[in-house]
Amino acid sequence: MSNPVNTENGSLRRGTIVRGVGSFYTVTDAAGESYTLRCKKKFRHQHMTPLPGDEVLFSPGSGEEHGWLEEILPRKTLCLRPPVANVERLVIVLAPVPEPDLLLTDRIISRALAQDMQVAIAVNKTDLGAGLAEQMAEEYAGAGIPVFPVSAALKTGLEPLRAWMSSALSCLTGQSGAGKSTLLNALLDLRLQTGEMSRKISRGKNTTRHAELIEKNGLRVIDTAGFNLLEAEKDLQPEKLKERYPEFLPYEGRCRFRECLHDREPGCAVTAAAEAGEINALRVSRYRQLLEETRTVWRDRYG
Ligand SMILES: Nc1nc2c(ncn2[C@@H]2O[C@H](COP(=O)(O)OP(=O)(O)OP(=O)(O)O)[C@@H](O)[C@H]2O)c(=O)[nH]1
Ligand SMILES: [Mg+2]
Ligand SMILES: [Zn+2]
Repeated sequence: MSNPVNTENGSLRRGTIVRGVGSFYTVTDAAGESYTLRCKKKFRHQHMTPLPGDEVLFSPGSGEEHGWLEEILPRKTLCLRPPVANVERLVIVLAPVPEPDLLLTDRIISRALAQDMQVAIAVNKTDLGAGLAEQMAEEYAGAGIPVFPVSAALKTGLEPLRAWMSSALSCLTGQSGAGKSTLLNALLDLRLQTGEMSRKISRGKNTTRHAELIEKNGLRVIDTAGFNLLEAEKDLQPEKLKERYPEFLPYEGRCRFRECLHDREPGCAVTAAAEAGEINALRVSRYRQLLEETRTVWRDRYG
């Protein structure tokens, strides 16, 4: 990264958005200097929302004056949920409590793989039991998704996860209360705010409200607010969904029908593989749930 950058706008600096709160953005440059910036109106006209992880050009303010965000550089990846840019390695954090929603997990994976992100699952709170980590390793091995059992509370299992995250901009996502912020605190010796689980409903309470990029100990990682729902994708063709399941790949072209969507078609090689235990049957059954939903949304998209 070179600083400053010459563009048609004159002499601008380059940096990364680490956080945005209200209409203010915090940007750090390559030297680690931090700047408070406001967003120019033109972004709103272009329907561009600056996001944590964005590489930007900016004019710094002077003294107490804030500066201006001038340009968002082309994004490598874009997540709308959580809203972050340029993430290359996504860590989905699951835990025995709150009860993991694997359909939600598969939705997140599907969207991440569609953008060529690398995905891993961190099973946190292994101090409460090792069963979930074993189950996840079994369900997701076929998709090539590594599963890292960790306990943020006991600080165990952290090194392999840290190694996986360390080579690119990474992001922790997943249900509220799974322990993303606690895990990041353990990985980076930080003190991010963490929350209690709601006792009544055994669900997280959205302690983290804003995504924040943190750079420390060789990691560049974004902690995000948890969520429990992910709305269906509006522009996904039903035929494309299967391409986001790496474990189906070896069976493509082996079904009786060339157009097979691996739903309930006769002579489906994926069905046969699931029955033979070569592909995880739970992943296949959740795929069919998502396929059904994708069909409905696609059919009704102009309605
Ligand atoms: N037993 C146990 N509890 C943990 C562990 N990690 C986190 N917790 C607890 O889980 C609760 C939620 O932790 P957070 O780190 O705030 O969860 P989060 O995923 O960041 O939640 P949001 O910010 O709401 O999305 C807190 O009460 C933590 O103390 C762990 O490894 N073991
Ligand atoms: Mg949090
Ligand atoms: Zn098939």
